[in-house]
Amino acid sequence: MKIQSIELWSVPLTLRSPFTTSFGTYRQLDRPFVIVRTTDGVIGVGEAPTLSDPAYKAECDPYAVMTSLQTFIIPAVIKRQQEIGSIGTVDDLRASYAWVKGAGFAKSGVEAAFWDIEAQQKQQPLWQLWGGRARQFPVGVSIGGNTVEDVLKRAETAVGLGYQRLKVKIWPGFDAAPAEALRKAYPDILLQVDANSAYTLDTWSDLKALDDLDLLLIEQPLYDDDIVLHSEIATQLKTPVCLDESVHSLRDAQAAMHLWQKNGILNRLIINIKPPRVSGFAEAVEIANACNDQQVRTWIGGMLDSAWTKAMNLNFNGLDCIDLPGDHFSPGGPYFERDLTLEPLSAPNGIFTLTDGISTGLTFDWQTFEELGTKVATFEG
Ligand code: OSB
Ligand code: MG
Repeated sequence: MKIQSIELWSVPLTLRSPFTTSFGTYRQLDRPFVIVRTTDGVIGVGEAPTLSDPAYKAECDPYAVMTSLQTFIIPAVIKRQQEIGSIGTVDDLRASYAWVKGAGFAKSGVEAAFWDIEAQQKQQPLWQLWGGRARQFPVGVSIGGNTVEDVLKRAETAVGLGYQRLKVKIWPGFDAAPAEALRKAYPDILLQVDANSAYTLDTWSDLKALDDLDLLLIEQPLYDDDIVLHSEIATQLKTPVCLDESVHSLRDAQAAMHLWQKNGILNRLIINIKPPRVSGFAEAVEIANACNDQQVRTWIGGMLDSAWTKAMNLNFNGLDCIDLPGDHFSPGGPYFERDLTLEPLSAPNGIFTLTDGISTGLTFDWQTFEELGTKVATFEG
Protein backbone atom coordinates (compact mmCIF):
# COMPACT_ATOMS: atom_id res chain seq x y z
CA MET A 1 0.00 0.00 0.00
CA LYS A 2 1.47 3.31 -1.06
CA ILE A 3 0.44 6.50 0.69
CA GLN A 4 -0.28 9.43 -1.58
CA SER A 5 -1.13 11.85 1.22
CA ILE A 6 -2.13 12.06 4.87
CA GLU A 7 -4.41 14.90 5.93
CA LEU A 8 -5.04 16.08 9.44
CA TRP A 9 -8.45 17.61 10.18
CA SER A 10 -10.13 19.15 13.20
CA VAL A 11 -13.87 18.52 13.51
CA PRO A 12 -16.05 20.06 16.25
CA LEU A 13 -18.79 17.66 17.40
CA THR A 14 -21.59 18.88 19.67
CA LEU A 15 -23.21 16.48 22.15
CA ARG A 16 -27.01 16.52 22.23
CA SER A 17 -26.85 16.21 25.99
CA PRO A 18 -23.94 17.29 28.26
CA PHE A 19 -21.88 14.41 29.66
CA THR A 20 -20.60 14.61 33.26
CA THR A 21 -17.84 12.52 34.83
CA SER A 22 -15.90 12.86 38.10
CA PHE A 23 -13.54 15.24 36.28
CA GLY A 24 -15.89 17.54 34.40
CA THR A 25 -18.77 18.16 32.03
CA TYR A 26 -18.38 18.07 28.24
CA ARG A 27 -20.61 19.60 25.60
CA GLN A 28 -18.46 20.26 22.54
CA LEU A 29 -15.53 18.10 21.51
CA ASP A 30 -12.92 19.08 18.91
CA ARG A 31 -11.85 15.93 17.18
CA PRO A 32 -8.66 15.30 15.24
CA PHE A 33 -9.29 13.13 12.15
CA VAL A 34 -6.65 11.48 9.99
CA ILE A 35 -7.47 10.95 6.31
CA VAL A 36 -5.08 8.64 4.45
CA ARG A 37 -5.21 8.47 0.62
CA THR A 38 -3.42 5.68 -1.22
CA THR A 39 -1.94 6.00 -4.73
CA ASP A 40 -4.59 3.56 -5.99
CA GLY A 41 -7.45 5.75 -4.77
CA VAL A 42 -8.51 4.17 -1.46
CA ILE A 43 -9.34 6.58 1.37
CA GLY A 44 -9.07 5.64 5.04
CA VAL A 45 -10.66 7.63 7.88
CA GLY A 46 -9.50 7.52 11.50
CA GLU A 47 -10.65 9.56 14.50
CA ALA A 48 -8.65 10.32 17.63
CA PRO A 49 -11.54 10.49 20.15
CA THR A 50 -10.19 13.28 22.32
CA LEU A 51 -11.91 15.07 25.19
CA SER A 52 -11.38 18.82 25.71
CA ASP A 53 -8.57 18.52 28.25
CA PRO A 54 -6.18 15.96 29.75
CA ALA A 55 -8.42 15.25 32.79
CA TYR A 56 -9.18 11.64 31.80
CA LYS A 57 -5.63 10.75 30.71
CA ALA A 58 -2.44 12.53 29.72
CA GLU A 59 -2.45 13.31 25.98
CA CYS A 60 -6.16 12.61 25.46
CA ASP A 61 -6.80 16.28 24.56
CA PRO A 62 -6.85 17.65 21.00
CA TYR A 63 -3.82 19.92 21.53
CA ALA A 64 -1.51 17.07 22.54
CA VAL A 65 -2.91 14.79 19.83
CA MET A 66 -2.52 17.40 17.09
CA THR A 67 1.05 18.19 18.18
CA SER A 68 2.07 14.52 18.27
CA LEU A 69 0.48 13.75 14.92
CA GLN A 70 1.76 16.81 13.14
CA THR A 71 5.26 16.99 14.60
CA PHE A 72 6.25 13.36 15.10
CA ILE A 73 3.87 10.59 14.10
CA ILE A 74 2.77 11.45 10.58
CA PRO A 75 6.27 12.64 9.53
CA ALA A 76 7.64 9.33 10.89
CA VAL A 77 5.17 7.35 8.75
CA ILE A 78 6.06 9.37 5.63
CA LYS A 79 9.78 8.97 6.30
CA ARG A 80 9.38 5.21 6.73
CA GLN A 81 7.58 4.95 3.39
CA GLN A 82 10.43 6.87 1.74
CA GLU A 83 12.91 4.42 3.27
CA ILE A 84 11.16 1.11 2.53
CA GLY A 85 9.01 2.04 -0.50
CA SER A 86 5.57 1.37 0.98
CA ILE A 87 3.78 0.76 4.27
CA GLY A 88 2.43 -2.73 3.60
CA THR A 89 0.84 -3.65 6.90
CA VAL A 90 -0.36 -2.19 10.19
CA ASP A 91 2.79 -3.73 11.72
CA ASP A 92 4.95 -1.61 9.36
CA LEU A 93 2.88 1.40 10.31
CA ARG A 94 3.30 0.84 14.05
CA ALA A 95 7.03 0.19 13.63
CA SER A 96 7.41 3.61 12.01
CA TYR A 97 6.36 5.45 15.17
CA ALA A 98 7.15 2.85 17.86
CA TRP A 99 9.96 5.11 19.08
CA VAL A 100 7.41 7.79 20.11
CA LYS A 101 6.60 7.25 23.79
CA GLY A 102 2.98 7.63 24.87
CA ALA A 103 0.68 9.44 22.42
CA GLY A 104 -1.75 6.52 22.39
CA PHE A 105 -4.73 8.58 21.27
CA ALA A 106 -2.73 10.18 18.44
CA LYS A 107 -1.35 6.83 17.23
CA SER A 108 -4.82 5.28 17.33
CA GLY A 109 -6.14 7.89 14.86
CA VAL A 110 -3.58 6.96 12.19
CA GLU A 111 -3.97 3.25 12.87
CA ALA A 112 -7.76 3.42 12.49
CA ALA A 113 -7.38 5.03 9.04
CA PHE A 114 -5.05 2.18 8.01
CA TRP A 115 -7.48 -0.49 9.24
CA ASP A 116 -10.19 1.20 7.18
CA ILE A 117 -7.93 1.00 4.10
CA GLU A 118 -6.94 -2.62 4.74
CA ALA A 119 -10.61 -3.63 5.14
CA GLN A 120 -11.51 -1.93 1.84
CA GLN A 121 -8.59 -3.53 0.01
CA LYS A 122 -9.58 -6.98 1.29
CA GLN A 123 -13.31 -6.18 0.82
CA GLN A 124 -13.96 -7.37 4.35
CA PRO A 125 -15.73 -6.07 7.43
CA LEU A 126 -13.39 -5.06 10.25
CA TRP A 127 -14.77 -7.79 12.53
CA GLN A 128 -13.53 -10.35 10.02
CA LEU A 129 -10.07 -8.77 9.77
CA TRP A 130 -9.78 -8.94 13.54
CA GLY A 131 -10.88 -12.59 13.80
CA GLY A 132 -14.47 -12.08 14.94
CA ARG A 133 -17.77 -13.22 13.51
CA ALA A 134 -20.96 -11.44 12.54
CA ARG A 135 -22.59 -12.06 15.84
CA GLN A 136 -25.30 -10.34 17.83
CA PHE A 137 -24.48 -9.07 21.28
CA PRO A 138 -26.00 -6.89 23.99
CA VAL A 139 -24.67 -3.32 24.28
CA GLY A 140 -24.91 -0.83 27.12
CA VAL A 141 -24.98 2.87 27.82
CA SER A 142 -22.92 5.16 30.03
CA ILE A 143 -24.85 7.65 32.15
CA GLY A 144 -23.03 10.88 32.89
CA GLY A 145 -25.49 12.92 34.94
CA ASN A 146 -24.87 15.24 37.88
CA THR A 147 -27.91 14.67 40.13
CA VAL A 148 -29.76 11.50 41.13
CA GLU A 149 -32.87 12.82 39.30
CA ASP A 150 -30.85 13.46 36.15
CA VAL A 151 -29.32 9.96 36.33
CA LEU A 152 -32.74 8.34 36.85
CA LYS A 153 -34.19 10.28 33.93
CA ARG A 154 -31.37 9.21 31.59
CA ALA A 155 -31.71 5.61 32.82
CA GLU A 156 -35.46 5.65 32.20
CA THR A 157 -34.91 6.75 28.60
CA ALA A 158 -32.24 4.09 28.08
CA VAL A 159 -34.33 1.29 29.59
CA GLY A 160 -37.30 2.53 27.54
CA LEU A 161 -35.17 2.04 24.43
CA GLY A 162 -34.48 -1.54 25.54
CA TYR A 163 -30.94 -1.31 26.94
CA GLN A 164 -30.30 -3.98 29.55
CA ARG A 165 -26.99 -2.75 30.91
CA LEU A 166 -26.32 0.62 32.56
CA LYS A 167 -23.10 2.22 33.73
CA VAL A 168 -23.25 5.30 35.93
CA LYS A 169 -20.54 7.85 36.66
CA ILE A 170 -19.75 8.29 40.37
CA TRP A 171 -17.38 10.34 42.56
CA PRO A 172 -16.88 10.93 46.31
CA GLY A 173 -20.18 12.20 47.69
CA PHE A 174 -22.11 10.99 44.62
CA ASP A 175 -21.77 7.23 44.72
CA ALA A 176 -24.11 5.16 46.89
CA ALA A 177 -27.06 7.50 46.18
CA PRO A 178 -27.17 7.14 42.37
CA ALA A 179 -26.22 3.45 42.52
CA GLU A 180 -28.91 2.62 45.12
CA ALA A 181 -31.53 4.62 43.24
CA LEU A 182 -30.76 2.75 40.01
CA ARG A 183 -30.73 -0.64 41.72
CA LYS A 184 -34.10 0.12 43.36
CA ALA A 185 -35.64 1.23 40.05
CA TYR A 186 -34.15 -1.69 38.07
CA PRO A 187 -33.64 -4.68 40.40
CA ASP A 188 -32.51 -7.05 37.63
CA ILE A 189 -30.54 -4.84 35.26
CA LEU A 190 -26.79 -5.26 34.67
CA LEU A 191 -25.47 -2.29 36.61
CA GLN A 192 -21.92 -0.98 36.95
CA VAL A 193 -20.25 2.22 38.20
CA ASP A 194 -17.28 4.23 36.89
CA ALA A 195 -15.27 6.53 39.20
CA ASN A 196 -12.71 7.74 36.63
CA SER A 197 -9.96 7.69 39.29
CA ALA A 198 -11.77 10.02 41.71
CA TYR A 199 -10.93 8.14 44.93
CA THR A 200 -7.73 8.00 46.96
CA LEU A 201 -6.35 5.57 49.51
CA ASP A 202 -8.14 7.73 52.13
CA THR A 203 -11.56 7.75 50.48
CA TRP A 204 -11.91 4.47 48.53
CA SER A 205 -13.56 2.69 51.48
CA ASP A 206 -16.72 4.75 50.77
CA LEU A 207 -17.15 2.25 47.95
CA LYS A 208 -17.83 -0.56 50.42
CA ALA A 209 -21.32 0.94 50.65
CA LEU A 210 -21.85 -0.25 47.04
CA ASP A 211 -20.73 -3.81 47.69
CA ASP A 212 -24.23 -5.19 48.38
CA LEU A 213 -25.92 -3.70 45.31
CA ASP A 214 -25.07 -6.66 43.08
CA LEU A 215 -23.00 -4.48 40.77
CA LEU A 216 -21.23 -6.08 37.83
CA LEU A 217 -18.09 -4.03 38.51
CA ILE A 218 -16.54 -0.89 39.98
CA GLU A 219 -14.45 0.85 37.30
CA GLN A 220 -11.18 2.71 37.98
CA PRO A 221 -11.70 3.87 41.58
CA LEU A 222 -8.05 4.95 42.13
CA TYR A 223 -5.26 6.86 40.38
CA ASP A 224 -5.16 6.84 36.58
CA ASP A 225 -1.63 5.38 36.43
CA ASP A 226 -1.96 2.77 39.18
CA ILE A 227 -2.34 -1.01 38.98
CA VAL A 228 -0.75 -2.18 42.24
CA LEU A 229 -3.01 -0.31 44.69
CA HIS A 230 -6.09 -1.32 42.71
CA SER A 231 -5.03 -4.97 43.06
CA GLU A 232 -4.81 -4.45 46.83
CA ILE A 233 -8.16 -2.76 47.42
CA ALA A 234 -9.75 -5.37 45.13
CA THR A 235 -9.06 -7.97 47.83
CA GLN A 236 -11.37 -6.03 50.16
CA LEU A 237 -14.32 -5.69 47.78
CA LYS A 238 -16.71 -8.46 46.72
CA THR A 239 -17.53 -6.54 43.55
CA PRO A 240 -14.98 -7.01 40.73
CA VAL A 241 -12.68 -4.05 40.12
CA CYS A 242 -12.41 -3.02 36.47
CA LEU A 243 -9.38 -1.18 35.11
CA ASP A 244 -9.82 1.52 32.47
CA GLU A 245 -7.32 4.41 32.71
CA SER A 246 -4.49 2.23 34.10
CA VAL A 247 -4.10 -0.06 31.09
CA HIS A 248 -2.08 1.43 28.22
CA SER A 249 -0.73 -1.76 26.65
CA LEU A 250 -0.71 -5.54 26.62
CA ARG A 251 2.09 -5.39 29.20
CA ASP A 252 -0.11 -3.40 31.57
CA ALA A 253 -2.92 -5.93 31.16
CA GLN A 254 -0.46 -8.76 31.87
CA ALA A 255 0.84 -6.94 34.95
CA ALA A 256 -2.71 -6.57 36.25
CA MET A 257 -3.48 -10.26 35.67
CA HIS A 258 -0.26 -11.20 37.45
CA LEU A 259 -1.11 -9.11 40.53
CA TRP A 260 -4.77 -10.20 40.77
CA GLN A 261 -3.61 -13.82 40.34
CA LYS A 262 -1.05 -13.39 43.11
CA ASN A 263 -3.80 -12.08 45.39
CA GLY A 264 -6.00 -15.07 44.50
CA ILE A 265 -8.75 -12.89 42.99
CA LEU A 266 -8.19 -13.21 39.22
CA ASN A 267 -11.89 -13.95 38.74
CA ARG A 268 -12.58 -10.47 40.16
CA LEU A 269 -10.50 -8.59 37.57
CA ILE A 270 -12.27 -7.03 34.59
CA ILE A 271 -10.62 -4.90 31.90
CA ASN A 272 -12.27 -2.14 29.91
CA ILE A 273 -10.47 -2.15 26.55
CA LYS A 274 -10.53 1.25 24.87
CA PRO A 275 -8.65 1.12 21.58
CA PRO A 276 -7.39 4.76 21.67
CA ARG A 277 -6.10 4.35 25.24
CA VAL A 278 -3.91 1.44 24.10
CA SER A 279 -2.73 3.11 20.85
CA GLY A 280 -5.17 1.35 18.52
CA PHE A 281 -7.01 -1.83 17.55
CA ALA A 282 -3.89 -3.97 17.01
CA GLU A 283 -2.89 -3.73 20.69
CA ALA A 284 -6.56 -3.87 21.75
CA VAL A 285 -7.10 -7.21 19.98
CA GLU A 286 -3.97 -8.62 21.62
CA ILE A 287 -5.24 -7.56 25.05
CA ALA A 288 -8.66 -9.09 24.39
CA ASN A 289 -7.10 -12.44 23.47
CA ALA A 290 -4.61 -12.44 26.36
CA CYS A 291 -7.39 -11.74 28.88
CA ASN A 292 -9.56 -14.44 27.37
CA ASP A 293 -6.71 -16.95 27.73
CA GLN A 294 -6.80 -16.34 31.50
CA GLN A 295 -10.61 -16.07 31.70
CA VAL A 296 -10.41 -12.41 32.62
CA ARG A 297 -13.55 -10.71 31.37
CA THR A 298 -13.32 -7.71 29.03
CA TRP A 299 -15.61 -5.18 27.40
CA ILE A 300 -15.19 -2.32 24.94
CA GLY A 301 -15.32 1.19 26.39
CA GLY A 302 -16.05 4.39 24.49
CA MET A 303 -14.81 7.97 24.42
CA LEU A 304 -18.00 9.71 23.24
CA ASP A 305 -16.78 8.74 19.79
CA SER A 306 -18.45 9.70 16.54
CA ALA A 307 -20.68 7.01 14.99
CA TRP A 308 -17.78 6.15 12.62
CA THR A 309 -15.54 5.16 15.53
CA LYS A 310 -18.38 3.60 17.52
CA ALA A 311 -18.93 1.36 14.47
CA MET A 312 -15.23 0.35 14.57
CA ASN A 313 -15.59 -0.46 18.28
CA LEU A 314 -18.72 -2.50 17.56
CA ASN A 315 -16.80 -4.51 14.94
CA PHE A 316 -14.13 -5.16 17.59
CA ASN A 317 -16.93 -6.28 19.92
CA GLY A 318 -17.61 -9.04 17.34
CA LEU A 319 -14.63 -11.00 18.69
CA ASP A 320 -15.84 -14.03 20.65
CA CYS A 321 -13.32 -13.28 23.41
CA ILE A 322 -15.18 -10.09 24.41
CA ASP A 323 -17.50 -11.07 27.26
CA LEU A 324 -19.47 -8.11 28.55
CA PRO A 325 -21.65 -5.37 26.96
CA GLY A 326 -19.72 -2.24 25.90
CA ASP A 327 -20.38 1.51 25.93
CA HIS A 328 -21.44 2.08 22.36
CA PHE A 329 -24.68 4.04 22.61
CA SER A 330 -25.92 7.12 24.40
CA PRO A 331 -28.82 6.71 26.85
CA GLY A 332 -31.11 8.88 24.72
CA GLY A 333 -30.64 8.46 20.98
CA PRO A 334 -27.64 9.73 18.97
CA TYR A 335 -24.71 11.25 20.88
CA PHE A 336 -24.17 14.23 18.57
CA GLU A 337 -26.30 16.95 17.03
CA ARG A 338 -24.63 16.14 13.72
CA ASP A 339 -22.74 12.88 13.34
CA LEU A 340 -20.44 11.54 10.65
CA THR A 341 -22.17 8.51 9.12
CA LEU A 342 -25.01 8.42 6.60
CA GLU A 343 -26.77 5.54 8.39
CA PRO A 344 -27.46 6.04 12.12
CA LEU A 345 -26.24 3.30 14.44
CA SER A 346 -29.00 1.39 16.16
CA ALA A 347 -29.39 -1.43 18.66
CA PRO A 348 -33.05 -2.41 18.94
CA ASN A 349 -33.77 -3.70 22.45
CA GLY A 350 -30.14 -3.13 23.36
CA ILE A 351 -28.89 -5.78 20.93
CA PHE A 352 -26.44 -4.90 18.15
CA THR A 353 -26.14 -7.03 15.02
CA LEU A 354 -23.00 -6.90 12.88
CA THR A 355 -23.42 -7.09 9.10
CA ASP A 356 -21.26 -8.13 6.14
CA GLY A 357 -20.73 -4.45 5.22
CA ILE A 358 -17.12 -3.60 4.25
CA SER A 359 -14.88 -1.99 6.91
CA THR A 360 -17.08 -0.31 9.55
CA GLY A 361 -20.28 -1.38 7.74
CA LEU A 362 -21.40 2.28 7.57
CA THR A 363 -20.89 5.05 5.01
CA PHE A 364 -18.75 7.99 6.09
CA ASP A 365 -20.63 11.29 5.69
CA TRP A 366 -18.09 13.38 3.75
CA GLN A 367 -20.47 16.28 3.29
CA THR A 368 -21.06 16.81 7.01
CA PHE A 369 -17.37 16.18 7.71
CA GLU A 370 -16.29 18.90 5.27
CA GLU A 371 -18.98 21.32 6.44
CA LEU A 372 -18.03 21.00 10.11
CA GLY A 373 -14.31 20.32 9.83
CA THR A 374 -11.15 22.29 9.00
CA LYS A 375 -8.11 20.84 7.28
CA VAL A 376 -5.10 21.56 9.46
CA ALA A 377 -2.24 20.04 7.45
CA THR A 378 -1.44 17.85 4.44
CA PHE A 379 1.59 15.56 4.22
CA GLU A 380 2.57 14.23 0.79
CA GLY A 381 3.73 10.61 0.57
O1 OSB B 1 -14.31 6.32 31.47
O2 OSB B 1 -15.53 5.36 30.04
C1 OSB B 1 -15.04 6.38 30.49
C2 OSB B 1 -16.46 9.32 28.54
C3 OSB B 1 -15.46 10.24 28.69
C4 OSB B 1 -14.36 9.91 29.44
C5 OSB B 1 -14.26 8.66 30.04
C6 OSB B 1 -15.26 7.74 29.87
C7 OSB B 1 -16.39 8.09 29.12
C8 OSB B 1 -17.54 7.21 28.90
C9 OSB B 1 -18.10 7.27 27.52
O3 OSB B 1 -18.06 6.57 29.78
C10 OSB B 1 -19.04 6.20 27.13
C11 OSB B 1 -19.29 6.17 25.64
O4 OSB B 1 -18.49 6.63 24.83
O5 OSB B 1 -20.35 5.65 25.24
MG1 MG C 1 -14.05 4.44 32.42
